Amino acid sequence: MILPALTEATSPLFRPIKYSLFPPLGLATLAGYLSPDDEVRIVDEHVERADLTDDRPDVVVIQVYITSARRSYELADQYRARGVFVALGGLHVTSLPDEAAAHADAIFLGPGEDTWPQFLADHRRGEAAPRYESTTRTLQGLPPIRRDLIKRERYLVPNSIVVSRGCPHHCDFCYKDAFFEGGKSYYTQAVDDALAEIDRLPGKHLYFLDDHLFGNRRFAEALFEGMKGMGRVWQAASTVDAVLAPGLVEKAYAAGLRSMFVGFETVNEANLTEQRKRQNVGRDYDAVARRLHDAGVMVNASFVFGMDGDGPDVFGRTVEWAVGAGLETATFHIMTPYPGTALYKRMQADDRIVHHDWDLYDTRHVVHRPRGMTPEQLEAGYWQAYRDFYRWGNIWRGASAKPLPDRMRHLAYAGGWKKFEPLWDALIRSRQVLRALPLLETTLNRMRVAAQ
Ligand code: B12
Ligand code: SF4
Repeated sequence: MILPALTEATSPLFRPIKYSLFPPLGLATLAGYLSPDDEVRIVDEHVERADLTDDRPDVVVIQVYITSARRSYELADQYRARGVFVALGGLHVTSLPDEAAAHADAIFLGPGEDTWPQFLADHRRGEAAPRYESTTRTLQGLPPIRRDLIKRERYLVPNSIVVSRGCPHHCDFCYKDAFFEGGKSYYTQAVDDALAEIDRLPGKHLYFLDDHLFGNRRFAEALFEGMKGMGRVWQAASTVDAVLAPGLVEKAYAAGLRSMFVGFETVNEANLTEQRKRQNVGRDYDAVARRLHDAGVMVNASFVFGMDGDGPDVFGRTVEWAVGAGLETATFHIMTPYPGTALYKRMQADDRIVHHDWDLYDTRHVVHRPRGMTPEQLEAGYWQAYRDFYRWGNIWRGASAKPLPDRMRHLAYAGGWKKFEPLWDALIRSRQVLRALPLLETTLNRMRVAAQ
């Protein structure tokens, strides 16, 4: 089972820390369906360079993301030339099945929990179909994830976990509706199963990769109740409306939430309506930041630049707001129309897609014709936003209004993340990155708790 490296991984801009964060959870999930006497290996090209030239398994499984599509197809072609059966699945295969089918013996559309066991049975009988489409969406009876196949020492955050799939919202630029077409697009695990999976994870720190951990309030409340007293420290993602909903953030904090990824997306209200980001429309962003900070939770904000309401002033305005609101970390993206999304269809119909070089669909390059500025202004503004947000002066300013323990945590977390990359790189290259995990846990947790 291979997670191929994205093309960026071979470029000088490659940031090892970004790709040494999380292990290939999707593949480890699929491996759980194999029988005990099947031999299986997971190769994550972001953290290891395995020599695959003489490799001849019965089946090779490749997970294809848009930015790793080129490498995925290259590997698939090489395996097929050696007579190995190639199964391709994942987000990009679901978006563009015909493109992927040219490189595969079997392709898989959507999540694999229903189609993959079906394929295994078919393949053992010698009757595998060329195409499997997921329709039955459930996480009931999910076998334990094969975490034993993950090389934990190569990741800063080996304990990534998902307890739901999809999201109840429908934003135009998001992968979600295209990936889950043909079945439910938001569903959760049974709370007890999720708690059992958490219990199986060693150590303290967890990172929930769910698109929207607060998406189902009843589920979230029961989960947080069950997690109380487990001694975990964790991070997760949610939306502005869910953060503003009374009571949930506090319950999450009591269960160990210390940093939350929030899709603010844009400071221009008109963009929100255009992108059908309805849950953000008319919301008080200052109140969102305040609410998380008051509860003791750091904010990791996500912003997208290049929507139709954005002019060249958007970068400065966004950074100014983010610093003023005391956000600890931020990720910026250039709006990227992923194939299959409503945004892509709109852009394609208006002839605004400039090229289909998937390597550059990485949210760092402009691949569409923006309305309010030139592509050059958009790319330059994107990089400027990163530089400005993570300037020491701005990190100080963002932290300065906070009480002392929170200020220390802000400085340590934001500074540690962006300012010490050479140190991270050295740890990764010497395979010591997991040793930094206690430091992350302390930063997330102890500084604040010690002061309470
Ligand atoms: C964690 C994560 C990362 C991590 C690590 C990824 C990893 N190690 O797998 C990091 C930080 C490295 C990362 C980086 C990027 N990411 Co990212 N990431 C995610 C995130 C939040 C969770 C992925 C995950 O683990 N899901 C849970 C597991 C269980 O699901 P899964 O991996 O999809 O696997 C299931 C199915 O896809 C399917 N499946 C997959 N492969 C196969 C193969 C076969 C044969 C079968 C049967 C089934 C199958 O079955 C699995 C079980 O259901 C997703 C959002 C999301 N919710 O998926 C974004 C997401 C995948 N990332 C995205 C993007 C854009 C990026 C970046 C380009 C961002 C950037 N600006 O740099 C980079 C490039 C990634 C790359 N390798 O090319 C987009 C992908 C868009 C696309 N169309 O491909 C997503 C969807 C976010 C978004 N909302 O736009 N990412
Ligand atoms: S809220 Fe986030 S995950 Fe949900 S549809 Fe919108 S962008 Fe996608």
